[in-house]
Amino acid sequence: MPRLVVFSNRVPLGDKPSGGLVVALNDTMASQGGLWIGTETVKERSGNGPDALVNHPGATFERLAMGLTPEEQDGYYLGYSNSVLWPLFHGRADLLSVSVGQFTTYTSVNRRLAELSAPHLRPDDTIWIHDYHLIPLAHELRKLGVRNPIGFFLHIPFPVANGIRALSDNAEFLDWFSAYDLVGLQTQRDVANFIGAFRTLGRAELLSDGRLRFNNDFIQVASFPIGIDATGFRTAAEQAPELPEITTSAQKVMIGVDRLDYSKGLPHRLRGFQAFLRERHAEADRIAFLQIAPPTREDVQAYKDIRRDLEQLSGEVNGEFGDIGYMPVQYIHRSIPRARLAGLFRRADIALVTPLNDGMNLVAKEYVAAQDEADPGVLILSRFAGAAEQLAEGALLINPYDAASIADGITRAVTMPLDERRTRHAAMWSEIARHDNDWWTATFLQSLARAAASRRTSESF
Ligand code: GDG
Repeated sequence: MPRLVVFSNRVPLGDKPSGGLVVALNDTMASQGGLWIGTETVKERSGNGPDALVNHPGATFERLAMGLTPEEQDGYYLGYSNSVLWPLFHGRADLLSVSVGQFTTYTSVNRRLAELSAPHLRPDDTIWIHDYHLIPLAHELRKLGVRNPIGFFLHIPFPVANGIRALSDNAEFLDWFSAYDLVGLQTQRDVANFIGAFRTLGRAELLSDGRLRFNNDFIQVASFPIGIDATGFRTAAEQAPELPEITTSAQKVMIGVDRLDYSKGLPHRLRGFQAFLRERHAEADRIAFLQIAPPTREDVQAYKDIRRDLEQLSGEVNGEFGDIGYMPVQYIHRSIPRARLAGLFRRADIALVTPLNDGMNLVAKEYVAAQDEADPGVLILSRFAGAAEQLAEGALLINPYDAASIADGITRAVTMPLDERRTRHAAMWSEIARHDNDWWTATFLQSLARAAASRRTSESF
């Protein structure tokens, strides 16, 4: 089997990953082995100098990291990746914060990563590049003569054509994708956006075999919904350590777990809960909402703003409905260990997963996997989470922009009879168990091998 070489912005070095990409790829690499290359921040470039990748032994796969200077971290990571591409891809052009030099740093970091990595590649490696930080990487590797199969997977939504128009350098942006043998996206929605954007902005032509003809090249694009280690997570939930009392026995527990990111719709979620409490005041103390929201990208202004909004709102809801011995919202702004998280999911009667826009959302899948199938909880899910394409049969789909829709979802969840909960859970579990993380990896890599082989054949004519 060819060796798998994965690239992503970050290589997991700690033991508490709380970002979807690292969680998912960690499972893949632990089972497949291979080489994982990424970046890490350094105060100053280490003794190795700018010309070396630093080896991090101690995992079942090989890990190499390129050091980023504070300026590179600013321009490439906080800047172009997370203040331009992230908001745009999530449909939030209003949050765009463009500064001079970001784009240049973004491309130069990608170029340097390609230059440092190329000597570590072997001719039979399969290369799999992940996410919006590294879109130009294949283009840079190709310039250095790398001819291996290279696939790309985007973990976040692909924007509509107008989103890309808000990028000042959009011509180059489309070109970057033609260096890949295969572009993988999370959902059909994203594939439709991708094709639409290339047709509108790049005059691409959609061929009958599904490929796009773009300039003199072909782009193969398809959806590969990311999965979780379903049985592993279920076992972790069953064996989770003892939990402290969250509530009194009369209460139901509702849980939310999200990086504190504006795409996750946390203030809208609290407004929805508030609307529920206002409507059903008499039973208000029967439900406790536990929101775990670990910090993320705290140096970006939009993230400081969302934190302030959320803290203000939870105070407001607790002030309105709290009582001695009852706090409706328990908000925790810290990352908690994964085993404990699994146990909390299992304990919770309802999960509230209400992003305004989300590539997939692994929390929705983890919650389902963690349930006791004899007495499962209810998943309330935003129609804008990628996971909604797979879980529509079992989840209660809501509109996160509408507080009444969220409140209605909570009411239905609280009153749902056991047999309906079981039927809905069974439909979701069978989808999640079948399309798990191993399925995702295998399907993507098989498609990549096929796409690369057919590209070589057409090139040789
Ligand atoms: C991106 C896309 C896509 C969260 N808090 C804690 C914690 N987590 C874990 C969750 C889950 C992961 O982090 C978050 O994954 P999501 O998928 O929900 O969201 P993003 O981080 O935005 O991920 C997303 C994903 O990539 C994969 O393609 O689904 O759409 O945005 O696994 O459980 N883990 C621990 N403590 C926490 O406090 N241990």
